[in-house]
Amino acid sequence: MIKAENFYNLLKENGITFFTGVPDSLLKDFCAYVTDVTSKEDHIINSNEGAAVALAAGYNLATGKTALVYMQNSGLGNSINPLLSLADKEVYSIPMLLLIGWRGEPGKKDEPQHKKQGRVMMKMLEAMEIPYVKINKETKNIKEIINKICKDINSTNSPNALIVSEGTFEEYKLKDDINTGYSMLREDAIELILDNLNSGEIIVSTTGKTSREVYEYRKNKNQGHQNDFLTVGSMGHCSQIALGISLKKKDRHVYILDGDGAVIMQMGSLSIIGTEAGNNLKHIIINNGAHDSVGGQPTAGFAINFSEIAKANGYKAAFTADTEAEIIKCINELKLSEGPSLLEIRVNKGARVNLGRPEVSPAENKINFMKALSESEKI
Ligand SMILES: Cc1ncc(C[n+]2csc(CCOP(=O)(O)OP(=O)(O)O)c2C)c(N)n1
Repeated sequence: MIKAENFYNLLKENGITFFTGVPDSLLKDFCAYVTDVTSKEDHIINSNEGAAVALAAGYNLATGKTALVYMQNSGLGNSINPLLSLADKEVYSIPMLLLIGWRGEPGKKDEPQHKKQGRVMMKMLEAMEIPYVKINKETKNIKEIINKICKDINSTNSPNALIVSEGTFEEYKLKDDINTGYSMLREDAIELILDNLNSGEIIVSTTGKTSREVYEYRKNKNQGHQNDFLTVGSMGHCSQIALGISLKKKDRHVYILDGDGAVIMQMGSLSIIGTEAGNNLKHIIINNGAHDSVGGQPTAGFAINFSEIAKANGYKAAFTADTEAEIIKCINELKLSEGPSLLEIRVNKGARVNLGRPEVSPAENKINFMKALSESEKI
């Protein structure tokens, strides 16, 4: 296994001292170390992976130096355009080191949404003509690997990638973790929301632990899962899925259960919801100020005002709550409000260690959901 500290120092020896990206569970120990030892200005946890590539480009323009961009392989999709139309040798030729967490590595157990990405990622990089090197817990010659890849990046002035398998980095715990002081966790908020909505409402939940907690709630209450669309991948896009449903099912209320990291990743969706959604779309953001599902790295969630952002984007009403009593009151107001409307619930980061995962496949979830949607029409 590689010590995050060694890895960081090797990068530093090669002139890499600026870091940006979107967190991934496979990279969390490295990212935690970077957070602890790097100034805030030189480590920017970004909104999405494409933005991180562009930030690395701007840093290079200003300094002539190479930045490191970290991401889960699911973020490769978000970064393809700036990699090919900005950083590529045939355009502006910007050097950068991509550090990519390899979810869905063939032969390893992983969630359905990671399998195909894990299988096709190398072919995608090859098609993009981005050279890559794989590292894992058996890698011994990390110094030579980093020296060589940095030399290649400098000589070609273009992006190169390091592909990181699960378990590559030794465990590293963040020194100064934030505690927000809010009274509830995301799972408590989800329970309150689902307890207080009318039964049979359509729920579209976001990527990560939110969808797992929605699934567990139904299971524990012996309720069916047919009214819930669990967006297991496609981070940031559950609100547009919900918009699509709400536009064509105007007689149903559609509730989005979103995360702060996910909303920030695709914040443009708020403008489209605010200007295009009907009365039946209600957006709930559970804001824990963190990418909790992949290690709890901070987002801009607590530094911005989602209610004001929603209203400025055309939402008809917006509420914010953090105590149990306020949440219940605001859910009732949200239900009565004219949509599109938004409720931001502020919570502490954290989750149960024994949190389960959906036992139905995404394909089964889709079939059951579509069947329930079409049957409700006949009522
Ligand atoms: C494009 C993309 N980048 C990164 C990830 C990895 N990832 C999964 S969940 C998650 C954090 C989501 O944060 P937030 O929406 O705030 O929800 P929380 O986990 O805090 O409840 C991340 C970064 C991903 N699935 N897809």
